[in-house]
Parts: sequence; structure tokens; C-alpha cells
Amino acid sequence: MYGSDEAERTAFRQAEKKYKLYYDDAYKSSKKKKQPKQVDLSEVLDFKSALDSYNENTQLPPGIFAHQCGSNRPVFCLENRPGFYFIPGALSLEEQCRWIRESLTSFPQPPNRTNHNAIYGPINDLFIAAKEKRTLVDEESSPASLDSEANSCTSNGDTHSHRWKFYEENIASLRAKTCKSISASVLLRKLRWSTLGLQFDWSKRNYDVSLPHNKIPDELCQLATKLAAPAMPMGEDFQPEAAIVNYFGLADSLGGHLDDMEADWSKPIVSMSLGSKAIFLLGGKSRQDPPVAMFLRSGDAVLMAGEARECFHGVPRIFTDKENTEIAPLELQFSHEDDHFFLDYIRTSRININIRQVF
Ligand SMILES: O=C(O)CCC(=O)C(=O)O
Repeated sequence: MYGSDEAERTAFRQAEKKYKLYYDDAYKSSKKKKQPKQVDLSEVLDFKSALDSYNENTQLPPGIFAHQCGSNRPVFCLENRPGFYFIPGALSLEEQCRWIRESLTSFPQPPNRTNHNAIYGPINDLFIAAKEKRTLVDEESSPASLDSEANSCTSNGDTHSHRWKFYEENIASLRAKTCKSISASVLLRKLRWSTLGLQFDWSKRNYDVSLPHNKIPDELCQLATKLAAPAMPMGEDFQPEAAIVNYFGLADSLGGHLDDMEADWSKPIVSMSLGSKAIFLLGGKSRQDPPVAMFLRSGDAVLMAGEARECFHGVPRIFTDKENTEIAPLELQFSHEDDHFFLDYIRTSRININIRQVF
């Protein structure tokens, strides 16, 4: 364990600081839009250009090699990080759209837990409420009751006695004068994680098998099993039991950490990227080991198995500016009028679905 000063000095922390989003001070005093500070990205590994060069002439940058596994897409590994696999463009556009939709609509549905549970209890139909511009109102902070006007999607706190209900905009604005309230669209923006399958308890940092849960959707399990194959022990199939869905907004990041709560580290974590481009840092077994920085784009998949399971990793940056976000194909795919809500969301966000075999 590190004291905070020591932690600040580690190679991992230095890399996080290097790539983190900072704004240019010059814009502070002017009325111009805030501009991100320029970052030197010359050391960031780009598996998309590695793939292009591999497809063209089978050449790869130093330190990267192709894993021979008979997969229909090239799978790349790093010489100095055994157990780490990168599959550029692993998900088709259709698959990306499908899992973006599900990540925003069905994945945050109870009994799946989200970061909002601790304050609001389980929330039903958050995405629909955001689309309909509803507001979540705390019934207990007002003596009056407007039950007849409330949306049927009621939520009950599981650790507190508050009762929160969605209301139409006009009713909510009346109630907001006397009650605590928050708009569904703000809540959707503040969605940070949801958990599928076996539920992860963040306070205890373990899986709580006693919590009610639904199975991970079959098609997501099939996709994960297919992607996991190159990193699986001979003759075994990956058994997806739990998934964490991470939602990243504009300046969000995920600090360096280890995924060490699963019993068997020979099974990979299957991690898929959706939406805006990001930088992923893959460190070593100590925070002192300088991490490798790499771009993650929508559709990329990463597998971490064996020794790589013991490596610190994190996401210090997502790119939401037009030149760097690299979601043009998704924008085309989401061009239908009904999809504009997904498109608005994904233009400034990234979603990561990581799937685990727990036992
Ligand atoms: O967002 C990512 O790509 C990584 C997610 C991750 O490391 C985690 O959830 O443990």
C-alpha cells in the first residue's frame, strides 16, 4: 500500500497525469469554448495502424506479435505483458449499436444494480424517463402526495426509506419547490456503472451471490465466449457469470486498479469498448512499473488473463472532441430519427462492458 505522496510519484500515476484531460488556461478568462490542453500522444500504441500494417505486409511494430489461434480476426499480444490480448475491431458495427442500446436501456434495469442504487434505490426505465424529460422526485421530502400523477416506475431505496418517483416535467417543477428532485437526463449522464449477472458489491469489493440477479443475456455470453477463446486454457470454454458496465462521460477516467476478485485468474476478463475513443494504460504488477499506453476504439476488445490479471490498468482519458472521438461509422449507423438519443449520448461518452468468469 502507498501513502498518497508515494502513490503520486509512481510511474502509473505519472502516466495517468500525462494523459488526463486538462483545459487550456488561456480560455479561463475568455468567453471562448474551453479547449483541451494538447497532449503528446506519440507514445500511445495504436493497434488500428498495427492492424493496417499487418494486413498490408504482415509487419508489426516492435514488441507486438500476432497470436496464432485460427481466429478470423488478427489477435495481437505484447511481448512484455504475457496474458494480454488485443483484438482491434472485434465487434461489428451492428454489434456495437446493439450493445450501446442495451447498455443504456436494459442493463441498468433492476435487479441489476447501478451507482444510483445507494442514493435512489433501484430505478426503473431511466432511459425512457430521460427521453420523456421526466424528473425523479423524492416523495418523502414533502408532506403532500401526488400519487395519481406519478409515473408507474417507482423506486424504493434498499438502504433507506426514501421513495422516489418520476414525474412529468410540469408536475415535477411544482414539486421541486418543496421536494428534492433530479432530472432523469442528469441521472443518465451520471450513470457510472451497472452490473449484470452476479452482482458485484463495491463496498466490500466482492461478488454478493445473495443479491437478486438476472442472467447475462445469452447473445452477450456467446459473444464473450467467442472473443475469449484465444486466451482460454486448451479445451475449455469461457463461462460468463458477471459483467460490469462502465459509463464514461466527458472528463471521466478510471484510476489504476487490479481486477482480483475472481477465483481463477487463468480465465480472461473480456473487455469491450463502445463509443468514444479512449486511452488505456496497462501497467505491471507494481504501480512503479511504467505502463504501456494504447488507444481503445469503439468495437475493440481486450482480454486479460494469467499474468496480465496481476497488472494494474486504468483509463485516464476519453476523447469527445470531433477530431479524436472516431465514431463516424457509429454516427452513420445511428442516423435514424429514433436513434438520436443514443447518438447524442455516445458523441460525448464511452461505454465499456467487461465480462468475467467468477468461479
Ligand atoms: O474501461 C475499460 O476499458 C477498462 C475497465 C476496467 O478496467 C474495469 O472495469 O476493471
